[in-house]
Amino acid sequence: MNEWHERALEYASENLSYRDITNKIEEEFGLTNMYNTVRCYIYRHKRKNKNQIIKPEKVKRVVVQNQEPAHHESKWDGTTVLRFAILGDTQFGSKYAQLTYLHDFYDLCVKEGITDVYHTGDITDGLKMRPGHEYELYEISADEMREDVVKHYPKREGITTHFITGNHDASIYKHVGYDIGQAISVRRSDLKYLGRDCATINLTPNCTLELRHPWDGTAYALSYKMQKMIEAMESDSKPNILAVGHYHKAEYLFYRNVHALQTACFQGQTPFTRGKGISVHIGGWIVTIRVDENGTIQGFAPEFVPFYNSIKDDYINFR
Ligand SMILES: [Mn+2]
Repeated sequence: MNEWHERALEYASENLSYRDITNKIEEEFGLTNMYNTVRCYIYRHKRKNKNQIIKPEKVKRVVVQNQEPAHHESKWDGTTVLRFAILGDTQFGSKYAQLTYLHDFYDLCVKEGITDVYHTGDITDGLKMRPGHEYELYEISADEMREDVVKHYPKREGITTHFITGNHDASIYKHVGYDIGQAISVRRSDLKYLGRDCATINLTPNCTLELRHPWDGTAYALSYKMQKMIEAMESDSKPNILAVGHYHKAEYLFYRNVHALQTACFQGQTPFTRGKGISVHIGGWIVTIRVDENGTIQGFAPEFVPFYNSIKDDYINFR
């Protein structure tokens, strides 16, 4: 059974149309022209099982996905202006990673006096994401990827990077049970690991920052996923600031009193995104917030720092 077979049956059990199922499968597994293959597979499966779709066990694929956020406290000294940087999807190990721009961004952070950078996951490109993924990598084992991050992730005096891991990082965990986030932070004291998929940080007693790395496919409209995500939040557990990686897009949205950012990425177009017609935004954010004496946000100023043209084979500059 291929990995997508199981997922296709799962969607079929939700009574989705063949077209919808195909779209989802193509998006999640990076496949194309699957309509007939998917339809035939489900049809045959239905016939074999006398029109009864048996729901496959879901345990396998939710094993590391979107856990409860881990909570972290950050010391607030009562200052009313807070500045920090947010970025994500650095995809170390990928031939399309934009390490030069990542270093440029950290240089800017130094110049701007930033001490804390928050990373929304996919610090590495992971392993075996889909058939052929290995050809997009310059490092092909978990240990090599860890060493690469330890060696080449920007290290700047006075800057701490707080990071979660994403679906690409988790592919390593899924395949070999190796938590690369943990392994990286052991070797680099300036890279603080906050957990898998999501984490919340109290920047002040009344200002929470939530870092999230969703696992689903991208949407046709830039703001769609963010709106849906914020709509799904219960009013008493919404963060004040939400930073979302994974989609490789830059966006600021203020919705239901949540200051939400999509964190863009430091990876150029890959054969996967190009084939799917997905655009990517390269860059990071510098955020300035004004809070009152209780730490409640009074003003939110996101500044996006874009990098326009991706550098071809930039990984070679770091060999
Ligand atoms: Mn990613």
